[in-house]
Amino acid sequence: GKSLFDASVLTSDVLGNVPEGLAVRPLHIADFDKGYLDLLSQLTTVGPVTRDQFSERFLVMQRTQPSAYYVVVIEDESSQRVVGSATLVIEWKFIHSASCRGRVEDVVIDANMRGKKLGALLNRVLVALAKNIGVYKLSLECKDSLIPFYELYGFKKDVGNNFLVQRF
Ligand code: 16G
Repeated sequence: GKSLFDASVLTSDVLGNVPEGLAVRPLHIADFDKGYLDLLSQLTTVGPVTRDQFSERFLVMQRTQPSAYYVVVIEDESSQRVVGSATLVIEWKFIHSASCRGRVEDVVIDANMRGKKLGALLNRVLVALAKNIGVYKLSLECKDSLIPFYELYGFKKDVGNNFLVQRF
């Protein structure tokens, strides 16, 4: 199949209430033609990623075992465009009894679809999925202005534990 991960992990419990006309599903290799990269470019720089580069990266993510990349997208069924996306990355560990850590990455909702609580929907889905997988912690990075939003889904600042970065 050309789904990034097994869609059966998106049980009705994980999905919750999905509004009429929208589909919440794993990223599909054909989403290159449904505006997936345009959507991501509303979050940060994507650059000129060709179809071949997209497919190659998709396949790398797809073959991780156990799965490490859960890119969950929202498709608007009328326009057949991808209008939302959020990624749960699983980092498999030796620590915590060979547990795993989850990271919420690349959360983006199309500008025309904002204010419909789709970001909330994706957050609930990823948190439920992460719990089912069994992560011992789940983290994300965000702008100051988005802290109150993410607090709604159980995240809080990890006081005394800083996020450091170097960029290349
Ligand atoms: C935000 C995103 C992160 C994304 C980064 C891209 C969330 C919760 N956080 O921090 O996942 O990768 O922006 O920005 O979606 P950058 O291009 O400056 O790294």
